[in-house]
Amino acid sequence: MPENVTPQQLAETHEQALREFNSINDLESLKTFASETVGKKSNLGNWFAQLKTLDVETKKELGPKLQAFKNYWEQACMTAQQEIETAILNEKLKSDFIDVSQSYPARKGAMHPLSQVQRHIEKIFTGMGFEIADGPEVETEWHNFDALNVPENHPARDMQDTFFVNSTKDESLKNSVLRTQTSNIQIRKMLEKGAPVRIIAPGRVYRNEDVDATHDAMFYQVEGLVVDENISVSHLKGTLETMLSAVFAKTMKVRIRPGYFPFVEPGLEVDIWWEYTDKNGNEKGRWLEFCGAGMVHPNVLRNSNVDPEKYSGFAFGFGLTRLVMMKYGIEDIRLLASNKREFLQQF
Ligand code: FA5
Repeated sequence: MPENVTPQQLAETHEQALREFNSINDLESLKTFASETVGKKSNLGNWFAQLKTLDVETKKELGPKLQAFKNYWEQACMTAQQEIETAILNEKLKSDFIDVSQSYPARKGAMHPLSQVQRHIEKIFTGMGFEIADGPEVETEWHNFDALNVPENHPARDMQDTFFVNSTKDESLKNSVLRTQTSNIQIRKMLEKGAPVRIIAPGRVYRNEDVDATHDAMFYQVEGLVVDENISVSHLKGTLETMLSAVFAKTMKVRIRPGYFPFVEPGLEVDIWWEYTDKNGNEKGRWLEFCGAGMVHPNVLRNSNVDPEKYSGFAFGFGLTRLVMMKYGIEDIRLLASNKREFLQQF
């Protein structure tokens, strides 16, 4: 350390510092440089101390220069520190970058099997010239029973355990039920459009059932109704065979036998021939109950303002939920409303 600092020495120190400074690119070196250039133990500290011992003129000349040197390097070190820290941070951000879409593969949603089959069925029927109809699930007893030839106290009302809606607040809900069948749409559509009519009506129905593997308290039905001149049972059979063959993607056999529903005459039960492989690997087949159907009862046509002398029609109502179970081999109906991902992912 020189005895007395001179402006020339200061200029040389500055030049020297500049050269060193330009090669610094890490925090450790910068810290050492700052300490040696403007720190307490640097030459600068001693030079400031020497100022007191100098004459006034030299003091005047050297004082501001020392101060400028100090300011310059303090500022330069601070700026360099910020630059290095920013570079380190950017580097870190680059290497720590998490591609969220890669770490958590997006789980694609899928359509519920019930909706898939419903849409397929809607396509099949619209292809045959049917319209898709809809109606209320909270229904008047008249639409759900009376108009369908099931008067009050008729034993057939007991065939479908009913949820009654008793609202003391809403007059319009008096004598209402949660519809037990989609057959209410037969009445609504004929009253609205008259004849001829060709519709299917898929939707939810409700029954006060003891829930088990094959019965739920809410399930889906699809109603079918064709009313026109000269409609016969063979139209019904052909329609259901066409629909079932498209759903199962192979020719399906249908059998018709007598059944009882108050709103059809004759009433029919439709069975389908079900082929399966048994536990021993043998190909087997048996008749399975598929749905209720029949020729629309003249009383139902009359209740819907359609002339039974001129028009006849067929109607059917099948359990869409049961059809989905058959198609996919689902053994417990409760799985369909379980919202279980392991189950739903299979479709
Ligand atoms: C009816 O509901 C009649 N409306 C069908 C009908 C329409 C007949 C038009 C004549 C003319 P049924 O109560 O049998 O019929 O029910 C029809 C179908 O719904 C059944 O074949 C069955 O597949 C399904 N089903 C009935 N109860 C349940 C239940 N608790 N859970 C799931 N599916 C059911």
